[in-house]
Amino acid sequence: MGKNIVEKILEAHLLKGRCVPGEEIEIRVDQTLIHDATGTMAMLEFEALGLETIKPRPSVVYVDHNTQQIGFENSDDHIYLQSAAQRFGAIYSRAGNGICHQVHLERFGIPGTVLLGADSHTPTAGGLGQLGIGAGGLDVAVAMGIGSYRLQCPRVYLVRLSGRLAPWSAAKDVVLKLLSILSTRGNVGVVLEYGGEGVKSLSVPERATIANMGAEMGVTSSIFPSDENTLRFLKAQGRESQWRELFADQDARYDRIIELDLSEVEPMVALPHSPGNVRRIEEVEGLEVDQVCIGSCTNSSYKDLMTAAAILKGRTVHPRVSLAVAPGSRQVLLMLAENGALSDLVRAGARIKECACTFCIGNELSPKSGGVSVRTSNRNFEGRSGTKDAKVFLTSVEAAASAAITGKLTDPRRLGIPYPHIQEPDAYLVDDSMFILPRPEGERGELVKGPNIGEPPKNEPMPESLGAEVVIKLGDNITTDHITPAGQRLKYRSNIAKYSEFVFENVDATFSRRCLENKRRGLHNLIVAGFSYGQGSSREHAAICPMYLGVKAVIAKSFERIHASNLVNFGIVPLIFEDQGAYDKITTGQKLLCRDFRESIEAGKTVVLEDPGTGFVLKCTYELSETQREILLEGGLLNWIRRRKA
Ligand code: MIC
Ligand code: SF4
Repeated sequence: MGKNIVEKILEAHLLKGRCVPGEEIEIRVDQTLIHDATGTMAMLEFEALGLETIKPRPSVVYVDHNTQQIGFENSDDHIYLQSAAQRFGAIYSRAGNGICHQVHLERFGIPGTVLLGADSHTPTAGGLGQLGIGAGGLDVAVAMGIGSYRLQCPRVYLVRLSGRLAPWSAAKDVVLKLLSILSTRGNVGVVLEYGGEGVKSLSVPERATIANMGAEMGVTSSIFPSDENTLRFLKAQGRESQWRELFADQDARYDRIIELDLSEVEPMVALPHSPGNVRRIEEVEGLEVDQVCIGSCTNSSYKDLMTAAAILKGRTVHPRVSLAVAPGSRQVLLMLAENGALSDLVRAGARIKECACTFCIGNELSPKSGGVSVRTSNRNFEGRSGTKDAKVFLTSVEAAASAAITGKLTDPRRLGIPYPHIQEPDAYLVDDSMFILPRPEGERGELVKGPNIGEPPKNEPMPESLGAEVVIKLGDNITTDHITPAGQRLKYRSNIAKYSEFVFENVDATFSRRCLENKRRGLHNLIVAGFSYGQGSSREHAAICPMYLGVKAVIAKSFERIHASNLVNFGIVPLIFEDQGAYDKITTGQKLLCRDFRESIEAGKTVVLEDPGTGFVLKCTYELSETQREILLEGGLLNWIRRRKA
């Protein structure tokens, strides 16, 4: 039986286990990436584990998220990261160099290798035929130290592309179309592999856009073959020697096949407040728009911004609209500056932001109250923009630029101008001067830590029994943005006590206080939720802060992959309702006891909780490997590793 691309890469990297879907495997990690929102904690954890040298090379530390620098905290984090990169052996990508995923694609990604990143959009690398996997900071810290990562061997779906995109339909529309098929949940443990004739018509940056938003479907990764287009891209980046061909065998097996004819893909839009809430733009055209933001790791490549510039050239942004453009990398910005496209954008009235995540993480450019914002990014969760009642619509660059001109949500086909066919250049402008290379072995510098930088919090081993209160009952699709908001709170990522004050602040601002009160009284805390708890980002803070607040378990109808691992890493048990109907019988404030909590997890048995007031019995299961159960018993991965080292 032939092999698909995912099997080929996993088998070539397999260290432990068997490549059988659902089984736990350990794979070699070739490269890692972290950034200034996840990386400070990851480096602190690396230190706390007593690790000294980063094994995967290159490992890159990017400064791209927290570039606001209001107050000293962000700058202190940057300097700490620079000193840690130098000391432990990572490349440091300085602020202004660009968004990790875009820059990594341009300068570091290698087909057929494995990249582990402390960011959920690490699978962007799949555009290049690299298997990019997003994980929590602690998992990446461990991978930096030992060069490997444990995961559940995935199932592989083939997305077979045929035809080619019509003018005004873009790669973003392809992935939005797929989101309308696969939705944002129910895809845990799946990798999407792209194939078919249609692949040939897509450039590497277009493929990267598609791979990027696999994260919104909750898949483990997305990957394209490495073919002549991949070679052309690497050659244009001056990295031709790193190319290798990578295809699935003719008779490769897949768990599911999804057929998609590119020529039938129309301009799409994701409506508030979910990337899965997809329509054809035609259906919602005409809605007045207040803001347009072009950029993010989904759509900020050379072609993306050249397309925006070509559409805006000689026109002026509509009076109602504020247009912001954040280039994905310094390479993209420099090329636009040199070929004059930057002037076209500026003349049209675009506000040029720095090469960073900026608006995407709610760090700036929050829309007006109740405002309508059209964005080329990947997430439109409620409140993520920084304005709780804003309505964020996700589109292609083509549609976003059209909205900037007309002031309305517009099907770009109706703009009435010829489609600007932008070609990828034969040579990108390569300037690596903003990377700082690690010091030679033996010349280790000092770590520099500002006053906001704490230590990773410690946790106790799992208690024998659970005596808990349900502190919050939530619905379906709770995102990590709900749990630990980013935006203006990002600067507390390396100060857990402070960051914990803001857990669920946009859902129930009393959450943190109530948790701490229970903790003081010796009561454990429980979170109850519906389907797909922990959607979205890889931020492990959505587990660390609840751990700090005394949360011992989350009971949900289902969990998303990265968040479930993060909960385990910090000693919080992800419990699943055995009978989903029981969810309706739980109320906030309810007390639930389990006398043999520890023993149940240790033995792999159902966890049975009881309400002492009413006698109501709740049975919970879990999907945990033996190692994960051991980690939980120790109170988290840091304790587990320390114990094993001892
Ligand atoms: C995001 O898009 O939500 C982030 C910010 O990039 C996160 C990482 C983080 O929260 O630090 C992600 O996607 O993992
Ligand atoms: Fe940055 Fe947004 Fe991409 Fe996250 S999704 S890495 S915040 S650009």
